Amino acid sequence: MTLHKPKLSREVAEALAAGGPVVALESTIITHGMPYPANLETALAVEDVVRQNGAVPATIAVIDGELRAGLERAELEALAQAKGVVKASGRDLAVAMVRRQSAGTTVSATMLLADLAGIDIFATGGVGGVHRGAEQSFDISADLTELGRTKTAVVCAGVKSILDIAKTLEYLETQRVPVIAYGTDEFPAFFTRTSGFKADHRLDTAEEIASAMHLHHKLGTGTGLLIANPIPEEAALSNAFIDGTIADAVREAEERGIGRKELTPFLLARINELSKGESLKANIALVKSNAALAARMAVAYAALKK
Ligand code: PSU
Repeated sequence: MTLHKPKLSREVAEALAAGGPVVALESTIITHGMPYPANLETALAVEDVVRQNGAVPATIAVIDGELRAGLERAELEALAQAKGVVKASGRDLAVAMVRRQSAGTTVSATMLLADLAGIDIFATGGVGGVHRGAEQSFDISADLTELGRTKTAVVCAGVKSILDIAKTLEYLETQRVPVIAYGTDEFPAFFTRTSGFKADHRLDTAEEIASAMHLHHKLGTGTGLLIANPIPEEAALSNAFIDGTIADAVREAEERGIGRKELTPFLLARINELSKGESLKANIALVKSNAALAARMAVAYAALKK
């Protein structure tokens, strides 16, 4: 069966045809991860950061049922303000297409669409993971199973402690996904540079990470890679400050019975409110930093593939 590829913007199509560096970006962060207008400003700024570091950005989304890689500014503006947009993980894409819906794509859907488009590297803020209390709720993000079956390398700032970080790392091990921390021994916890858990591997340059990616794929492993880039020092929040805020948000979600795909957006919005915008500032800084690293990896990886 011929696979259905997303429609590429001209810039993305030209870069891919020339074997040039391209970085995929997700859109759930725009539709469900940040409030307007910070979401739009961040989406545009992140595209700029990718360009400044020598690669072409390909923001991935579903627009009126069409799978897309590379959006025009007007489309980003519409997506950032749209109400009731679907949050699509990989399993939701076909129905969104049939219903001609617009959707923000989660990490799992963005990985899948990036792979179909021929884009190897993807930058985001945080990936989903194993939620706290998953032994009762079974709430494990589809991002983790997608990492186990789709070859995209995902650059993130680790996972938030809204999740159970130890179980998330266990699950990634089961899924055979290498977890590589950039320039640090610890797996970072999104808002903070440390989590108390060691990453499996440490590499110190974008070029080394690109080489590891290249070899990982040459070994036919068939899985993605998770690259964990700690939040820049000057933007990091203190563990004491953010841990209390996260605990309050998690408790509130439990009390209100919020679960399934609503849980992560609820927690993100609540943490932003409770932290009086501090978490949003940190979130923006780390997404930009991840985009820069992903672009540098894409430049090195494009040279290796030639
Ligand atoms: N974590 C964040 N910001 C986000 C998300 C996660 O810090 O925007 C989004 C990503 O798109 C991720 C999705 O793929 O939430 C995971 O949702 P769930 O936990 O429902 O699988």
